[in-house]
Amino acid sequence: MTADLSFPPGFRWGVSTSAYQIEGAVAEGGRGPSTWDTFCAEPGKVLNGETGAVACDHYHRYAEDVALMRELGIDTYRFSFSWPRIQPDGTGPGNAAGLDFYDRLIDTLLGAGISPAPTLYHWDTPQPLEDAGGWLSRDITERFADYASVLAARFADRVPMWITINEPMVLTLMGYSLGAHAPGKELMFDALPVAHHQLLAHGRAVQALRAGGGVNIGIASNHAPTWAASDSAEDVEAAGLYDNLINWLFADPVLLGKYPAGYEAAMPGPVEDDLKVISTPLDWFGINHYSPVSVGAATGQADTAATDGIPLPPGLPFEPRALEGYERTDFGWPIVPAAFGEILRTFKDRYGDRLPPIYITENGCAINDVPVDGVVDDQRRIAYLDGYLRSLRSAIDDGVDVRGYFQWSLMDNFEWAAGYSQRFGLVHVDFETLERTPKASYHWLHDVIAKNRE
Ligand code: IFM
Repeated sequence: MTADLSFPPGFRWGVSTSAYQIEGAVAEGGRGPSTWDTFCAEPGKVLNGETGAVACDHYHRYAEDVALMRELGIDTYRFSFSWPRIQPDGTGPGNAAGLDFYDRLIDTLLGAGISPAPTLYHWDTPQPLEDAGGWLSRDITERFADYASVLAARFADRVPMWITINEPMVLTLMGYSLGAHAPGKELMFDALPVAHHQLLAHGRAVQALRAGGGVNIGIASNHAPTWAASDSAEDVEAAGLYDNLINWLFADPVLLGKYPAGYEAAMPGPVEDDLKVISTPLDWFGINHYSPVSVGAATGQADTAATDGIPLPPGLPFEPRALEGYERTDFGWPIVPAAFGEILRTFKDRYGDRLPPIYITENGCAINDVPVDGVVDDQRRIAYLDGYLRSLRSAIDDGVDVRGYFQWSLMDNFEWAAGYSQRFGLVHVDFETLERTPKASYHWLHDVIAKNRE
């Protein structure tokens, strides 16, 4: 199966994780409370009342996890700093024990020959900042720039690749618009300032990281082809609206310095000046991709797979529809390898020479196989990765400049509102014993990487 999965020389292979999803140890090392601690404590918000309090206990087991990465053969490990571990109140010079933890992690990675690629923010906001208005408040963009400066001062000597923010669309939609993620606000379109403030924080962080010696900086933004449910004018129009909202509202400001038509007026200003900061040139652009989405005009036939089972409220001018005819992951997400190449080609066509090199900062699937006689034979994940990597390769052959692929995720972890029910890992984690068991897909990806090094 791996024979023709070859990628250009120098192509980088990695895995991705995030702090709240794997670290645990939420009350150790001076870490402050985060919005996700608060959200998880609210009854009914997370499946089975589960939390990230222990998660994979990576805070204590990071050395074992780095050993698993070394065995896998990756070049790059994308993880996230926990903002409340670095700045428990969201401000200040940095918590010594928190900084020390990431020192240990980064030094262990470098010792194993793996490049650290940290994300500054993957959704775990210090609770005191949320209490002061969170991402609805412009002040957080200053706080984020200060936080970036603290990180650059400590780690720029050893970190060769930086990621500012993970999936600003998801925090806006799931966190502040629908209330399905922390901080659980249901503001619908009044959540749009959250998008603007994250984008501005991203631009300010790029500048702060560079001022502190940081190099090779990008963002991890999630993107999906939006397919009209039919050729009817109503469905095509609805799909276009949705496409702007989930894709171009987040990528156009960064890559073109402007919002899709109609959005600028909804954003808190001074938007024109902010857009100059937001579009500070990047060294690369990160795309997280999982599935396409089908969208039609609102008729009451909405499918909730695109919003993790959360229904959109009535009255919207569009609705996600079920994509028929495709297998689905155990999370219900359609498996459509061709959509991966499609979104990459769309980026090339839409942005032309404004598009820097691309990294795939996430791709993967929830396949919930568990050990049988000590073996996790997750053939469906292998088939998924094989198909998606082939599609990626076809986009590269069509001239899309993709420099690396970081699989989500190294190990099974806390899947936000779905708790521990969805297993995205190459490594199985027993959440009772915390034992790690590499799955068949781990060995398969090992072979793909090894063949690409021959
Ligand atoms: O687990 C998440 C990750 O935190 C962000 N991107 C999608 C993954 C799977 O849902």
